[in-house]
Amino acid sequence: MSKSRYAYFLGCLTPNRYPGIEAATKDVLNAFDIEVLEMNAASCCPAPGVFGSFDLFTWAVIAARNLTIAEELDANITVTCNGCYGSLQEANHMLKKNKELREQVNEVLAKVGRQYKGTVEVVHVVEILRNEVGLERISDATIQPLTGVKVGIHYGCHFLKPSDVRQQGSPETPVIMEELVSAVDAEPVEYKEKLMCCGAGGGVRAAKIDIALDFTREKIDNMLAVGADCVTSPCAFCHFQFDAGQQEINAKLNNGHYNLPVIFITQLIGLGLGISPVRMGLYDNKTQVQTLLDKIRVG
Ligand code: 9S8
Ligand code: 9S8
Ligand code: COM
Repeated sequence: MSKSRYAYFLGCLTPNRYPGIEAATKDVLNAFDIEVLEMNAASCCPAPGVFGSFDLFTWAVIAARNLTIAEELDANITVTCNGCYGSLQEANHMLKKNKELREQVNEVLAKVGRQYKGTVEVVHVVEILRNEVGLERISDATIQPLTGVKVGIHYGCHFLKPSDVRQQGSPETPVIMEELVSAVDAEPVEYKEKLMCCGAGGGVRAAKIDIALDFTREKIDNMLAVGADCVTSPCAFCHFQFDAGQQEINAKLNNGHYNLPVIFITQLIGLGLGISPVRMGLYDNKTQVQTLLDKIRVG
């Protein structure tokens, strides 16, 4: 079998705010012998809840341009943000199905010497780890088990819906993140309103920060209520909202109550594989991670 390879679509948040997510993701995929390719000249996906809501055609053209970069590399795309997953997977789905849209989009792309062909798939890194690498290999590679670490899992809206495109099983009772968390011996905890939005998406963070932070505070409160040691998500935007958001809530409330460590799913798996917290940028978070690292005695 030829070596598996993916074009990594970084999006905006990962390279600009959380390069540690990129490092962790590359290291984890490489550890399982998966090659990660750079997508030179990729742009914003563009964000589904923002661009897509205003002008669907322009959104489709820009997404299609990004898809053509992976087509040229002859590799499927992977992502570490649900918004990027949302835009690229949905645009790909629409363009493959709708010939008229495809022709209109290609008319625009022709002006920059590109053509969308529909030859690649968009796969979230969580799906690669669960379905291609598999839980057993992750378990076997875990040299630093996260035994006793209670994890509040946050899926994020765009990971599960629209469910006919995402194909993650029931969008109301997902298990894929729980399975991955358990594979490194950590313990997923159930908490109230687990599938609620983090508050950031759809332009809410930019337009109505107080409302966004209210969502975030409620989610963190519900995780703290069941003794979570950290929150983990598969979305760079949710990650940002929990990390920066807790500090913003503290500033608003004038206390330091909200300090739950925020760890991206590939960073959590990376800890299990023994990758250094420094390499994965964990200390670059705005919210502390020390209480989590102390629990597993690394640092
Ligand atoms: S790119 Fe531009 S704003 Fe963002 S990170 Fe994810 S969604 Fe796609
Ligand atoms: S950001 Fe990521 S996927 Fe979203 S819209 Fe609701 S949740 Fe957080
Ligand atoms: C959230 C993306 S991950 S967007 O803000 O809804 O576009």
